This record gives sequence, structure tokens and C-alpha cells, in this order.
Amino acid sequence: MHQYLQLLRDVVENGCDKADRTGVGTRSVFGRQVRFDLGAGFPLVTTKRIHTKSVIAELLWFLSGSTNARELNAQGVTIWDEWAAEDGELGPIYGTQWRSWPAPGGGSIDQISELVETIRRDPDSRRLVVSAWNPTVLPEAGRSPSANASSGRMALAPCHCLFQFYVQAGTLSCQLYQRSADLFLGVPFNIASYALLTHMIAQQADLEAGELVHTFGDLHLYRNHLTEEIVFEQLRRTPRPLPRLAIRRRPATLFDYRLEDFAFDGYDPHPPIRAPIAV
Ligand code: THF
Repeated sequence: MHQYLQLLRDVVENGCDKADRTGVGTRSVFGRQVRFDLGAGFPLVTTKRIHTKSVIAELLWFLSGSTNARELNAQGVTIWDEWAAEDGELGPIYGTQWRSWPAPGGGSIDQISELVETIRRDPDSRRLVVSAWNPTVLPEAGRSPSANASSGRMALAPCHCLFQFYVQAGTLSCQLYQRSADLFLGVPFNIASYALLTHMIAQQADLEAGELVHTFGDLHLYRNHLTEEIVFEQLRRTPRPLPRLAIRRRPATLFDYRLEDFAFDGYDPHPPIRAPIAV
């Protein structure tokens, strides 16, 4: 995971001060790209422990089409609680846009099912794209996430907002465009999540996982992460060998995976590093 440490160094050295929606303030750069060869090991950050259960549960929750944080809480995962309304709702975030994008004139579009079908039927297609960026339901500026969610808008605008797959020589690659990226807390989750999704879809389509290409818009470190105990502690640590992902069975469809189906063999990270999340 030298790619991840390089991004940390890049933002520390080249970032400019920038204010942001949360009021915390960031150091930020614009436009970066890293690549991970998924055949060479699973891209899980090793210089701090990543809570892999949260990563898997969040992805399965997105794929289920749910946008309610209580359904994630049922798995013991609380990473979306800060943005939810009283009843747990987050409005039409990823789950809705991925599985039931509202179609004009009623009905909805299941982008994920169509994606898997197209990968199988027409692997050379250049339209293997899923978009979570739906301008008709973006949050209203100046309102709190929970107020937006309560009024049928997204609690938060999608950060990882568009992805595309590519099939070549029996391998499946994925490129993600992330418009806004919390490098210390969110990005290790985002990398692992899309790597996992690529492995799952590859299994369903009888392909091998190829590359994950991760492209960033506003890539930032929150000011309260730029401390000796947080970012600079992580930069002092030496990366360890990558784990390998084991998928223990082949479910009938992409929507039938469970938490227990996944294991990260050989994951031997440095200790966790706690940091405050900007809401
Ligand atoms: N808001 C901000 N400020 N950063 C983000 O990365 C982010 N997201 C999602 C929505 N809003 C965001 C939420 N994803 C953690 C990790 C990912 C999150 C939210 C929170 C987090 O606190 N991680 C801790 C604890 C892990 C755990 O409890 O499981 C960590 O140490 O990794 C990015 O898409």
C-alpha cells in the first residue's frame, strides 16, 4: 500500500488550505490517480488496522438497496449514524441510485443488475458505468444532512459518484471517480470497498479481478488529522505484505453475499489510529 502512503505525503507536501462544508478545514489537492493490481493482493491499508467488517457490511448494505442506517446498525456498524435522520433514514443515497434510480414517468432503473448482465452479455461494452450522481435529489445547500434526509433528499452528496468496469483477457477492472475524498478516514474504506465489489462481480461473471483505478477530485486531509498522533504517526510506519481475499462460496447472485463469505487471509496490520470524523 505504498500508493496510499504516497497520497498522504502528496497532500501533506503539496496541499493548500481550503475551507469546507463541515467547517473543520482541510489541506487539499485536486486531481490524482492511483492503481492497484488486484491479482497482487487485496489493497487493504496495513499501516493502521481497518475495520473490515464495516467495509463489507457497508457494501452489502449499498447492494441491498437500503438507505437506512438502522439496517447497518443491525450488523454492529455505525459509520453512517452521524448523517441519519431520527428514524435512521439517509434519503436517496447510494442504495437508491444503484438499485432503483427513479425513472422519468415512474418506475426505476436497477443499474447494478443491468451492469452485471451487460458484463456477461457484452463484455466489450464501453457503457459499463454506474452513476450515483443524481442532481434531482442532491442535498439542499445550507441544510443539515438529517434535515435533507427527512425531506426526501440525499443526506450527503455522493462522494464516490461514478464507476466503470472494463473486461479484457478474462480480467475485470474497475475505475472509480471520487469527487471528494477524506484521505485519512474514508479513502482506505473506499479503496477496499471497490476492490471487494470488483472481486464479487468478477466471481459472478467468471472473470479474474484485474486492476482498480482510483481517480480523485478534491483529495484532502482534515486539519484535525494533521497531527503527530494521527497522519504523521501513520507516515512513520512501514507497510506490510497485503492480505489475500478469500470468498468462501459462490452465491447465486451478486445480491446473495453475506458477511461470513469473506476473509482477508494474512492481514497483519499496525494498530488502529483513532481520528475524529467531520460531519
Ligand atoms: N464524511 C467524511 N467526513 N469522511 C468520509 O470518509 C465519509 N464517508 C462516508 C460518508 N461521509 C463521510 C462515511 N464513511 C468512518 C469510515 C467511513 C465512513 C465514516 C466513518 C470511520 O469513522 N472510520 C473509523 C472507525 C471505523 C469503524 O467504526 O468501523 C476508522 O478508524 O476507520 C466516506 O465514504
